[in-house]
Amino acid sequence: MGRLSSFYFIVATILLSSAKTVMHKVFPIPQEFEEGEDILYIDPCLFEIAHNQNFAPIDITPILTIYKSRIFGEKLNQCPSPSNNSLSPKHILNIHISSPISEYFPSKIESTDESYSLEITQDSTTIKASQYSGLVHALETFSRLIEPSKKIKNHYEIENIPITLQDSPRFAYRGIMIDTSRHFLQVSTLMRVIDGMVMAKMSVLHWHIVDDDSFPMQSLSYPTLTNYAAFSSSQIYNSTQIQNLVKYANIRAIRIIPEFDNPGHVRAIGLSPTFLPLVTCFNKQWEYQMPNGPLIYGGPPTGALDPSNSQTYTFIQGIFQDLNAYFPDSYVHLGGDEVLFYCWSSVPAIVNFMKNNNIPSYSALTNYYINRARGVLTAVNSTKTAIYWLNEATFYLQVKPTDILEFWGFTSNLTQLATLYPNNKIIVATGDRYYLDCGMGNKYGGESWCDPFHTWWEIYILEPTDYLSADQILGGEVTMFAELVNDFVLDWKIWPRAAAMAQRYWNQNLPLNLTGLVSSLNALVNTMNSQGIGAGPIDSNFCNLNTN
Ligand code: CP6
Repeated sequence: MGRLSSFYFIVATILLSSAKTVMHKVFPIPQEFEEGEDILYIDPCLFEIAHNQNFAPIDITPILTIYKSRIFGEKLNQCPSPSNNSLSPKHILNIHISSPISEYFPSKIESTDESYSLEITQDSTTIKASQYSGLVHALETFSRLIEPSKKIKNHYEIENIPITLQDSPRFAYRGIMIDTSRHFLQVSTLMRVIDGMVMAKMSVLHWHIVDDDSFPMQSLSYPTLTNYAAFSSSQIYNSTQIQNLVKYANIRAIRIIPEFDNPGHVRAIGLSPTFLPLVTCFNKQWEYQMPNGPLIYGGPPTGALDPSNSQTYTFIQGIFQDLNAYFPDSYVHLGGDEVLFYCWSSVPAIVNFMKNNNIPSYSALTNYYINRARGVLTAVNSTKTAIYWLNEATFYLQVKPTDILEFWGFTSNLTQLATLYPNNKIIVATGDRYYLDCGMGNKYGGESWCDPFHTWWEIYILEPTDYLSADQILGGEVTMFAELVNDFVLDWKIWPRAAAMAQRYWNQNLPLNLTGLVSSLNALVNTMNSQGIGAGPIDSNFCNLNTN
């Protein structure tokens, strides 16, 4: 071989070996991995799972069943019994949990240890994890590496073994907010969101369950509220459905954090004659003339709770009790966004109340309300951690150092947020990047990001540590406000963009190059589509052509 051709030989070998990785099948891409050159064939009828711990009171059977059926599907029902005439030996998946698990997650998100390791050899597969979520992530990764065999009928295969990998997320909170007030979403749709989140290794479903437009949560404290405040009698989440959904999520290592947005965004409560007196600026109309402003169609102001009325606080106590009964998670989102001051100032009782109590401004009144509402929450359950929305218009909000701030303002203002609230953990949910819909775009002064090509890439390239120190970042969340969203379009608006954020908050650096990122995100979309999730394509199909 001449010098030149040996040069090309080396280059070709490097290109081929880097293209040979199987990790482009896994998204987010694992932190560290090594691969070999062998192929492992698995007969689903000779695949067994063994584990070293007693998991009580947690039952790991459901998650093992979920993954067995996701990997092998119908094949498992076709096994002869006993099955001893196979070509391949038994393959055992060993699960090692370092200490007994008694819960799906620790109560603090930061204490969640999602790390896991996976070792796949010709003889067996070993998963090591210390908490439940690590086990789920390991099963997810395993399920993405194993595929129907191209060579041996009724078998499965894993390429590039032996494989060893070590994986853990960079930030604990990787969330999606869904809004079931602007449009009712079927429980099956919410389950599909959760299914997608497991694949993208996300950790929190933030359920913006009620808002101005409707109140679809069946209240235990006020059983007749939904008679007025839900869109219809069939568009209500009842107690059983909510508790089942929480369980469905927890089994998949996902927390559900409920939100009761208050004191603003509560118009629907005013649809009930009993509670109408608590809601100021109650407006049933689709259009509203802003004071000295435009005629707005289908937008705010549509109602805020009256902070001067003591019955308001009795009322919210009932709602907090409902949330406490339905959602065991130690976090609760208390909203706090978009309180319209001209709404409060139009009510004489509120103006008098401020005078009598030396409350000098409407921002001070907001703080008065938030503080008093917090007392109500503490009385209901003192162990809950509160999360509040914040943007540059509400930098007056006084919160406790333990409160978590979810920032929905402009990315460029994150640094100012950090200066004003140095002690609070922050969830990055910036409107110019992570707001998944475009309903409030150009028309209301938004930027031109709000266009159909506001793609996964614009979400992926936002690096939170360009604005915040890593220790102040709890994580990131994409928000799916649902003014223009129903069961039919939800999947496509969320996926694959939410997963692009998940990758960023999972990994510090890209272990594969850009082609690897594109190819692994593509693989995720394909996996989602194969499981009935309507994820959209990541780009024109030229990506597929280039990477296969
Ligand atoms: N609904 C509620 C919304 C929004 C917020 N809260 C919202 C509005 C505009 C943008 C992003 C979000 N639709 N309850 C603010 C968090 Cl750009």
